[in-house]
Amino acid sequence: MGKQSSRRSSRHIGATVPVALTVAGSDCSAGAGIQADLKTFTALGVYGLTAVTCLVAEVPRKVSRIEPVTAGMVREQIGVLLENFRVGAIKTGLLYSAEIVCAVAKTIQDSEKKAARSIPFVVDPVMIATSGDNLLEPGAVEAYENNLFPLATLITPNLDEAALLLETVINDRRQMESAAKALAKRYHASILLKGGHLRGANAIDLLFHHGELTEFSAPFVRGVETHGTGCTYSAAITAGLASGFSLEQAIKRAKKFVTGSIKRRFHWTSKSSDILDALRH
Ligand code: PXL
Repeated sequence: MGKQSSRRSSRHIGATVPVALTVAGSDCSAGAGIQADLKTFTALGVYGLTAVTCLVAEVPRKVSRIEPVTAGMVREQIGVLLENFRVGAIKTGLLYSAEIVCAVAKTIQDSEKKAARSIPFVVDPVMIATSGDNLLEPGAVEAYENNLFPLATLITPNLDEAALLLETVINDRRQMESAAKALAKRYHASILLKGGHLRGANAIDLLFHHGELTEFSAPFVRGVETHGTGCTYSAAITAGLASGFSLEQAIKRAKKFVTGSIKRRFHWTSKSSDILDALRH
């Protein structure tokens, strides 16, 4: 292994800094999507690569329009990156259509086979924006279940996404535990179920990993309208995995990072003069 791996790594770009790849949509308001992922990677000392899946014209409370990139172009971006960089971890965000979900799954699978190694893979099953707007085409959920989840190291649904996948309701901590276990069993992957939407005193997330349940908790930051926290969280976990942290360590660090980001938040209003005011403070 030693000889072969040193030969392989010498062909790759970026040997000194951990490298992570995000496969996600572009949020032009830059709070979510690839923009959030790149900022997070950079803040955590990781060189970020991007494969863009779609363009979203939006501001935090409203998605105006979504246009996909062709599946062929998504495949090409991922393929060329995995061939030329030593990528330490991959995450997916918004994938938009069944066709793109399948293209992403196939390209990652083919690249891993070619390189004879598997790369830690975080799937953030982005389905609905915080604004309530639907972000996925019909049929895409089934493609996730059949093609992408089987490749995942970790899947990070929020309560709405988990409820949709399990066709159930999740209203309390006990139901969260059952849901995390049911998803792990169904998809043969580790599950981080994000409970932020329960709105108790603490924002509690549950990891079900190798048959064990671990809780990650942080004081709930009240009175904040957020946008892109899910993307930032999964990107921070991916950065941790690319840097060699264990899954539990990566999540612990990521949770701290997201809570800190919410505390130091950018105050959004829809009037440009208010935005400039916020930037001055
Ligand atoms: O927060 C979910 C999300 C993810 N990715 C992109 C988005 C959004 C929310 O609007 O635009 C590109």
